[in-house]
Amino acid sequence: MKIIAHIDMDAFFAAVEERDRPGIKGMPIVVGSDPAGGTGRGVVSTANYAARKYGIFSATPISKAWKLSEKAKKEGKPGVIFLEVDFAKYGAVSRKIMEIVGKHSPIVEEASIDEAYFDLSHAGSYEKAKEVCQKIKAEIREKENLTASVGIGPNKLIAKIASGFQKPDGLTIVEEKDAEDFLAEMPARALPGVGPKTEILLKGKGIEKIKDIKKFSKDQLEEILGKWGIDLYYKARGIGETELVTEYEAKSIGEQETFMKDTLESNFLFERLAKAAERVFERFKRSEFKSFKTVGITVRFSDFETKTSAHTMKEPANSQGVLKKEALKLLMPYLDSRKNPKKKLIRLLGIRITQFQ
Ligand code: TTP
Ligand code: MG
Repeated sequence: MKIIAHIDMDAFFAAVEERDRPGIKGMPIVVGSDPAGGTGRGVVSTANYAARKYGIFSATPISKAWKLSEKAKKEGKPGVIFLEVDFAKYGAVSRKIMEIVGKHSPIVEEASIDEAYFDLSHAGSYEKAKEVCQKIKAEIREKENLTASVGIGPNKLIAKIASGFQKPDGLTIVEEKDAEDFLAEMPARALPGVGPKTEILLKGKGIEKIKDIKKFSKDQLEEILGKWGIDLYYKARGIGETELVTEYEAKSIGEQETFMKDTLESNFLFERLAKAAERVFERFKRSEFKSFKTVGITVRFSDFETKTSAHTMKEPANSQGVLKKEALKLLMPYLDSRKNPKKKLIRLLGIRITQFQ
């Protein structure tokens, strides 16, 4: 029996700041770009739960967050504390959290800075898995003074939805036999991958809740949504992946960099990607592998939308020049309208080589 867990830190960036600045404990806190007295152009990275009560969330324009704070003040409530994003600090905390999780599970997939999937099949039962997760939560609270929410289920899909089910500081267990019912009454939007566009398409077909998806056959869903419709057919039934991808098993070598400032400056991006390619090539040379066939890049935009592109060459390669050239070719379309029509700024670039020989 597979038992998969998913952990997601609560109001992560804001919680770290609240912890480190005793003076602001309990206040509404927003971490994001500079509000500049209401004229700032960026967005909110995250808001703590007190600020969410004012209607401020991740990706809310910072100018709107400012207005909502002013409004609250007029009503006699505390104003929002606005703080800058400190990635280095959150990255360091993230590593500590991942270490704690890693002590309790042999397989951990780090899905983002504040979330991870981990395998608890070895626990043998949901009851035992729950105890492991209670230990992890307690250790995070003691050592890092932060809270996390955890979900346990038969696959990644259920674990992820379960971890978001009772936030903050939640622990939700959904056994395989209950998975389908657990999802049934939730809005279709609750399924990972169903974004605003898919939601509109589904609503057009009368689909509001996850259980409504089940009225449609696989073929019908494929007609509405393409290949992704088939995924949705299974997801609506609580069926999902159980394979976790750890760095070690990925059989790839990769590097990524988050920039101090989001940018679309092509010279800068080319240079950073070339540097990352050099680091990857160094690791490749030290590895047991003789050549690679596939080069991939990851591009994360300022709104956290993340895209990947890869190219598999006809012949295996083993030169740094080829690696750089392939990577830059993959990056180009993200700098113009081909893959970035809204000219979104880039916050992270990654490069990866696979298919070794
Ligand atoms: P989330 O886990 O999505 O959000 P959260 O941890 O702040 O709150 P929750 O309790 O609901 O889990 O994202 C983790 C961190 O990633 C978040 O603290 C800040 C950052 N982030 C952004 O910078 N922009 C975004 O749009 C989102 C969604 C997250
Ligand atoms: Mg979180």
